[in-house]
Amino acid sequence: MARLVIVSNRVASPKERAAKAGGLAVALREALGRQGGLWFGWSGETEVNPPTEPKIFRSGRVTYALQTLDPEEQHAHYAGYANGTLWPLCHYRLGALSYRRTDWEGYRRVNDTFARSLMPLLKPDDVVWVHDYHFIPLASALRELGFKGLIGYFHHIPWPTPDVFLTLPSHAALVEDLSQYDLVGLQTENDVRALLTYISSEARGWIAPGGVVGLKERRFRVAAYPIGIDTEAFVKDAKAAVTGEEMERLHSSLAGRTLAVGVDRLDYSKGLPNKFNAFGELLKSRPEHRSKVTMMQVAPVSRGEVAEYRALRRELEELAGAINGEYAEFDWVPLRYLNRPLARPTLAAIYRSSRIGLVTPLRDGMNLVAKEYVAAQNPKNPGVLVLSRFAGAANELSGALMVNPYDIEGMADMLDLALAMPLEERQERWRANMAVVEANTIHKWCDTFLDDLAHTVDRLGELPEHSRAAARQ
Ligand code: ADQ
Repeated sequence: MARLVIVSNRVASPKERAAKAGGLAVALREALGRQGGLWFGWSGETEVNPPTEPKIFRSGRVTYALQTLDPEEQHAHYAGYANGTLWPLCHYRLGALSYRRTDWEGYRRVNDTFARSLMPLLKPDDVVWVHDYHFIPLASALRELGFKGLIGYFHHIPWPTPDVFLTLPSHAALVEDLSQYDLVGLQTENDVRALLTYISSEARGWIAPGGVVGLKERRFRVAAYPIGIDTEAFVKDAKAAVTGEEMERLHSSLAGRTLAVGVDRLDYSKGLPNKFNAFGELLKSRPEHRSKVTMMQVAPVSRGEVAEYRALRRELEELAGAINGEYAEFDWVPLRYLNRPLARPTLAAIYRSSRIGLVTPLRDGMNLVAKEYVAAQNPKNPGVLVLSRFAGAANELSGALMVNPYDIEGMADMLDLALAMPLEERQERWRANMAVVEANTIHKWCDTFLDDLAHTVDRLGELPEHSRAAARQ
């Protein structure tokens, strides 16, 4: 079996226990552990004139290789092009998009640096799996250095429609970079359609059945791989939480009130102001819920170095203050707003205690919180998932109450409906959602992608001989 090499910006430390590491980190670590492998990424450190070789250490069957970056380069790569340009672009936030050539050049230089650092560690038959928008040019850079093996790419965030994608000055170069992969995985069929439409209508590529793409002399595949969660672990944690001390504390603090929960990184794609406003609207237009429903929003701060994120934090503090100032009673605070991460068992306990899971992104590749909320429910008395139609998860979780996060009054209506929903309907909707969450776990996602990557060249092999030769170039 070929060795697996995973590349991601942040590498989950082997010391991070499963309860703290995300489901993705756990699944990737498992895949690496199964066949032995290498996990490569940024060390999280910057240094002027950094060493050209990564720090290497081993844990079990996994080797970790972490590259340190120059601070200016790292800034152009991470805060600049990745999170100042690509993130807003892929989330349809053109107003928040900034584009500077220096960032684009820094982004590519950092990818060259990563490729030069990784290349000496690669064996010819390694299978390389690259994660996310920080690394789109990595395959090009590795090919330049002579790597001919299989390289797959998974894009965790949405792929924008051609009209939106065309606003990116470097759109053509970025898609040429993508073509250096053998398999490009996206979250949903919508994302696949968006990328393939761009390729056929703007880049003069051709599309064959099965998502096989021809672009210039390259052949590669584009397909949807909707990501899942570690369902079993969530169910286990949620069941264990029932008798836990944290559950007790939560319940006594609620004093019999109904809980609605939101859990998101503090990010402008997550529709947090819209969610707060919808809750405010519910309390305003339906006074019968005052003093009866508490909303908890857990939103750990992320990307504090990017200006938009600091502005969002201030906006949310103001909104939360305004809602609490307007409606709080001496013994009831309507909105509990926390800016810190919580351990998975605590999250599971909160999800399970919440009558409503409120997930309202303006755009989201998938949104794992929606799936975690479903997995954590008590089948005998499940809560209701209220889900934005603009989350990738909306394609799968048909049992959710779908909302448009731009429609604040519409969301308040749905909250009202969820609060009044009879047990039978809640169970029916939950069963439909849970069937999906159980069938499509993170482990299955991982295996399916890697299996398809291993067989990509066979698929390309269904093409005429001359295309096959090109695909191997
Ligand atoms: P994110 O934008 O980070 O991921 P999401 O899919 O919701 O969004 O994943 C967040 C993860 O962080 C969840 O597992 C959640 O439990 C955890 N988390 C959030 N807040 C937390 C808190 N306060 N404490 C502890 N854990 C917390 C990107 C894309 C998504 C895509 C994922 C995976 O933006 O669309 O679903 O990658 O591909």
